[in-house]
Amino acid sequence: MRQSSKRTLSLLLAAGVGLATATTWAAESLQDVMKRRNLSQQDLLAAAKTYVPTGKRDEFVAFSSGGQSGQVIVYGIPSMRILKYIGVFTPEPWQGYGYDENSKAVLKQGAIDGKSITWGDTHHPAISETNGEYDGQFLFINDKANPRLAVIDLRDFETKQIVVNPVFKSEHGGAFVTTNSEYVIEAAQYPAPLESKKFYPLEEMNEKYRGGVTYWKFDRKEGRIVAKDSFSFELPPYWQDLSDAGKGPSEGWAFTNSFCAERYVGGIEKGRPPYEAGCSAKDTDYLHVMNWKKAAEMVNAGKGFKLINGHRVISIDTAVKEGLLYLIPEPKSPHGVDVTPDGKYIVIGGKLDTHASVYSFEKIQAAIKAGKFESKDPYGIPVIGLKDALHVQVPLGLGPLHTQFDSKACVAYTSLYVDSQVARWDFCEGKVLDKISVHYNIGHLMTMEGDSTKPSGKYLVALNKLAIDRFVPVGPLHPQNHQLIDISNDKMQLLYDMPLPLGEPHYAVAIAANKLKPGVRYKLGTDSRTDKPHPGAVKAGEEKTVKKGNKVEVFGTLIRSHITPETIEVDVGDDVTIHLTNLERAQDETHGFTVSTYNLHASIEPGKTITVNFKADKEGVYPYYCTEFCSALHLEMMGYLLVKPKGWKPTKVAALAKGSYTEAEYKATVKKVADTQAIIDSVVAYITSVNYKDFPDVVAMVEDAFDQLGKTKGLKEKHEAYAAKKDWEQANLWAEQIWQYQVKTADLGLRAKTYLEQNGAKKVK
Ligand code: RUQ
Ligand code: CUA
Repeated sequence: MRQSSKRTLSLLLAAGVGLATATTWAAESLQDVMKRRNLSQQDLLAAAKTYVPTGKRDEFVAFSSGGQSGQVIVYGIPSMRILKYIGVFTPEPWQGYGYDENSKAVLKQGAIDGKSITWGDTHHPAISETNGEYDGQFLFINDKANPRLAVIDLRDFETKQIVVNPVFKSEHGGAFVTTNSEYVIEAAQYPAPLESKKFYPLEEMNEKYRGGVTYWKFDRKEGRIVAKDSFSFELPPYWQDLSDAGKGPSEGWAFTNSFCAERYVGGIEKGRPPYEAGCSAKDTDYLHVMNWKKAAEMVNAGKGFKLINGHRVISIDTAVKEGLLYLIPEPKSPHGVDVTPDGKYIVIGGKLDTHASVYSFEKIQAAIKAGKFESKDPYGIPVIGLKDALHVQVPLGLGPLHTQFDSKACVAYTSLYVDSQVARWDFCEGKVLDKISVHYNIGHLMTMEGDSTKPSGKYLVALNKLAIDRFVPVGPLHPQNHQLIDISNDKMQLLYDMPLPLGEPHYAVAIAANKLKPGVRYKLGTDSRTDKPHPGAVKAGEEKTVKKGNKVEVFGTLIRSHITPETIEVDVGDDVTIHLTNLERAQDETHGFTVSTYNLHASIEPGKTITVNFKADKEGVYPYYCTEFCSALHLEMMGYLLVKPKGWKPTKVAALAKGSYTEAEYKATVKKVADTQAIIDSVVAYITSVNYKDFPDVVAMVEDAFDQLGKTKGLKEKHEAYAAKKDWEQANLWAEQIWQYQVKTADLGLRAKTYLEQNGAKKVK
């Protein structure tokens, strides 16, 4: 601020203080607010670190699992403002997910054994990587309950694909990506027979039950997983847990921890000690070390696998023979496995241990090369001695689970579930640096880009399992508590509690916001779920309704503020398909669509085409309308579905309800039209006087504006012809329709003008 303006400001402030005694409306000072709201200096500091002023944006974007909601929650950091829920395994009405045919097709891919499954238990999201760095193109997430994996395209934040694991009955260790997202890793959780619908008694656990890890091949160009190019490792019936892919020196390898290596079978109702006792009885479980690159080369050469349920599976024997699989003991009931950013170490937490164990990839490789194994497991897999693989074991506290990394070398953060703390520690030197309490019982934690090769530090989010007393009570089911922690200084500082009321998030990942490049509109006529041109798309003026037998197909469009067609007439029992294209190009001009009582809904963003289908199985009158408040005349954006009874015939031509209009009203409308045109002309003059073509958003708005104006063509002649016949009703209504188009044109034009003024448009000659 320049000196003079500073002086002006202080003068104004002084004047304000002077007035304070005279009026009760004087501005409060910071001190006043602190006192009134009982805030400390520390609170103020935290507020300043998290507050994102209006119009400003967050530095990072977090993608959190939505737990039992089967969705993904997107929020900004440091503001912790929720930006979006993405429907993934569960129908999500706002986005029409599961209520229009195009998205239903995605959910249908997730059907198992012919049964549709409309919920999921999402655990671990993963952002696609290029050279081990987040590239912001895709997001993957798993469903623990029904072993499935979903692909979300970050160009539009929509779920594009769901794949069902062909050999597992549950899974936990997904989604984790290899350094160039060649594969998405998904590990089983509870052992079961690999063949589908196969029964074996629990007594045959050791022989017939298996675990495993699937490597789903990802085709980045298509943005889809390719099932036929994917493969799995068959693994012993240990309970495989989480996974992580190697990077840098450990690239080509992957790690999956496990628990219940006891292969214990409970049965409390039969007098056997329960699972929790039997599964934690022994001192160690196993870390699985897999050479996925060599395995991929082998199966892609057509060797070393058998087909189970049509899916390529590498047997334990083959994996051992080919040197693809090794085990290393892990401390009691491990959880979490995280490869350090440099790819040199692998960190394991132990739920019932106080240590984090850091394994050295170099030592693991040396043991493998030297053929130095301490034993074989009951399935013949070579076991590397713990001592031969261990870099360091660090006592961190009670219940260490997951680990994330800092931008500073060697610095890691581990969640301590039992202690309700986060430990900051040095994994190179093996010492604890700092601890902070969280509320309460933390599961995962997340640093910014914290599991990539280039973590950015700055913030950490604690994903706590319990909230207990943190929020205003809302009944016995509490919201989840995500706590934001500043990690940029020597002492960690707790900044913010965010309640998350949508399922229990497990893991989350956060990426620098500027790496995300989502689009604002689709190419006109796109099916967003396939990324292909939608066969039902039409352009303005091409709308039509086709009836063949009992099939009615409507090819319609949406643009402020009408749906074309405005009447759909069908006979009861007809199969009705409605395709709708949003003709808008302007940003944020979404229209919604529903038909009364037919349980369907669609969200149609600019350029998108959707299809809804239903059987008109009940006669009657059903309004349909746009469900997004898109324009001043949004409420008028409607139409009627008329379902006619069998054999219904019109008895007389029913006259539509008429308003009566006078010549004076017609003249007034004509004047209104002329006045509005003058405004439009002045806006157009401004826009074309500056370099608006340098602003793609403005170009789109201008195109839309002229599109609207173009629709007035021929209407002037029309209302004048009616006026000549003194039909003031028709004359007035058609003149009014011109004005409707003008209003939308002006609305867009004014928005474009504001945008240009705010974004420094320059005069052109
Ligand atoms: S889990 S609290 Cu990742 Cu599903 Cu660890
Ligand atoms: Cu379109 Cu409301």
